[in-house]
Amino acid sequence: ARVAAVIGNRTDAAGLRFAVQSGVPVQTVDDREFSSREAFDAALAKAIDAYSPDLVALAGFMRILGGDFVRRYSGRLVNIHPSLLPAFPGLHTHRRALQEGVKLHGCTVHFVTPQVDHGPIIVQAAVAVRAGDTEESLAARVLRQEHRVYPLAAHWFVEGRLVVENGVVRVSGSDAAQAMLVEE
Ligand code: NHR
Repeated sequence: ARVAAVIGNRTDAAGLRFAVQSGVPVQTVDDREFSSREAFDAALAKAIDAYSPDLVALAGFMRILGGDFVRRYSGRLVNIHPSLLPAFPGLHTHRRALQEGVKLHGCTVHFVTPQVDHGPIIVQAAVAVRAGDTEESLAARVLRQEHRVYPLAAHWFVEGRLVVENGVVRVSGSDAAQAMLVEE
């Protein structure tokens, strides 16, 4: 696979800087320049479609996408969320995990559906919550796992191995890939 482009809604996003350093085309579509969510979504889709990508991966993308956008990329739009979904959808996941006293936390790669943070789960990685963890220390350990599972999910997608049956993802193939990783 080849990374066709990195598109953000903020020019100062670290991911755009990293893309430039890596020689990947970057583009910004600033949502503040649009009068409605629908207009922003349409401009974003136009920017994406210029590259004809097979897969669209959200990474730290913080704008809820409308139904039209999500349907346009149905089955090829994924997100990585910093919790073990369906626990802690939405924002401030690490803070909420500590407040609830969960002993296992982690991250989830899922297909994006109109219902935010509820799409079919592709892969998850679990992290043990440690005594003395802060939001920052927990976030850092989860991020290490995010860096393992997101490329793995993209790899399976590119190999055509992700099958969604009744809202459940199955990873096909002879080596029956483990879609559940645990922090090492
Ligand atoms: N869009 C759809 N339709 N479905 C999903 O599953 C999506 C999505 C857009 C983004 C990422 C998600 C996350 O992993 C994501 C998943 C932002 C919000 C949010 O409340 C929610 C979930 C996610 C990202 N956004 C506010 C909004 O009004 C703005 C919050 C802010 O700017 O701080 O768009 O966490």
